[in-house]
Amino acid sequence: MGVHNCVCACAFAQTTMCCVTHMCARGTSLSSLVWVQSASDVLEEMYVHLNSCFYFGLDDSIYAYQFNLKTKVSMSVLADSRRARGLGEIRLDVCRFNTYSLANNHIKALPRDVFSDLDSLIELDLRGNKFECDCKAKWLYLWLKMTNSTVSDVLCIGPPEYQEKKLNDVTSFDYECTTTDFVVHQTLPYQSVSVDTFNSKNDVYVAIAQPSMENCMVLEWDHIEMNFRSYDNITGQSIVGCKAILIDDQVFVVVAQLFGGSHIYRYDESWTKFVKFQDIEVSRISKPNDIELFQIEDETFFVIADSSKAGLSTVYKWNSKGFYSYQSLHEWFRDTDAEFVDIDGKSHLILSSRSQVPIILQWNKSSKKFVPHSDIPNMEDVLAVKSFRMQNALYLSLTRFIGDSRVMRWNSKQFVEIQALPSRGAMTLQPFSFKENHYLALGSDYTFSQIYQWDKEKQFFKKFKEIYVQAPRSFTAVSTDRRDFFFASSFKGKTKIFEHIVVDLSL
Ligand SMILES: [Ca+2]
Repeated sequence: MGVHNCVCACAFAQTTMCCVTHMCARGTSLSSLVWVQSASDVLEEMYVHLNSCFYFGLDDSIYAYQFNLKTKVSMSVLADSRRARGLGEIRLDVCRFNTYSLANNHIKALPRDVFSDLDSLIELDLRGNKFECDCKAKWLYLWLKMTNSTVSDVLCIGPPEYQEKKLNDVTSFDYECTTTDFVVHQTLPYQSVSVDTFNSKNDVYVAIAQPSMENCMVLEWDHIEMNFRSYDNITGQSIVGCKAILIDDQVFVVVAQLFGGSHIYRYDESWTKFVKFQDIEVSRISKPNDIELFQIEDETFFVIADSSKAGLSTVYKWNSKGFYSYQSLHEWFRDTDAEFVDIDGKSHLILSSRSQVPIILQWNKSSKKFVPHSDIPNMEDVLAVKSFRMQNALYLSLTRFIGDSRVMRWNSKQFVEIQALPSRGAMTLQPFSFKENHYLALGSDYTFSQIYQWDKEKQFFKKFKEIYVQAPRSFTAVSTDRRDFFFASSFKGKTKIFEHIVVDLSL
């Protein structure tokens, strides 16, 4: 083992290590570094260039050695670019050094935050390396922006759009380095047809309609166990919907039933459970299919969409003592869904029906009733209508079991189709958003359900993830203070709770 072509005038010899103040280990190998351990007290500079097989910090003994180098002011280390694993092993633990050179090592990537503990770093030489300027280099990009050290230009070898450019010039990290995903968080061992969520006194609840178990199951988010746990049960008969209504800090749940009428329960603080508050006057309701809650001019209403031939969808209004029937909507149409929509500052109800295209009713401010306004043409057999907003634009999703489901956008005069989604066997198409991520969940009775994600640039929903839920009937977004969930009700299997997670690609 000799010293060849050292740039420094160095006195390196295996036997005289303890008296050198400069060390050159140019052209040597890993094992030679271990030898200088005893010299650490006096060593001031170390050059370890152009080694063919050098792991800097491969094992504990070498780390220990590095910590002993307390008096050093300058150091050059070399990482072996030809052995990818070696790069992952680099640990620059020697905080007191102020000059590092990793020059000419064909390094394409460095371990995340490898320089972050080097408080005394003044100069870093990365010349002669070309980096993959992808998300894995985001930490380096950010570090280069904030470090006070002098750092040579960091050049990119990829991705293609950044080849031969500087890492500093990469512009797209901010949005490209995270993605999102849905993972199963909890499985509830029962079937359900609808899920509603509400907040009360800083706690998050869900009300789950379970027809086969004759229950409105109320769950509460458990901050300690980090899951949804049973809170109360409202029993009933063939329950098809449980809709929570909050009025002046009181929590009501409208329980829609196929038999025995529908009822409203109120949370009773002293009983710490839901107790029956009132029956709903349902002389004309025979097959409730949906309950929708809304407010107009500070008054609280809900509408029950009735899907039987003889039934009549009805609006109910809160009169400070209870809810009473306020307006019957159209007859004989077998309504499947109701949606309240604010269009250009005016209140509207959209009703979808088995026997006609969806109709739009508008709130008349003088008569204080809904009056027919328009319809959505050429859209027969719509099972559900949902409205949502993205970037201040108003959209509708229309669910169809046969034929394509649709996404439409309000163009200030009418709703126009922007996308058709193949949806054979779909009973639900649910829009939902978590922060800036907008999704559509399309259920399927025949195959996997699809989650689509809104592509802001291309302005359409692209396929994002398949999930399996048996006979899905509703999807409901539920957010706690820190976490976002997505309940998938199942008419034939278990109810699933997915968590929406953000995945950092720069890790
Ligand atoms: Ca509805």
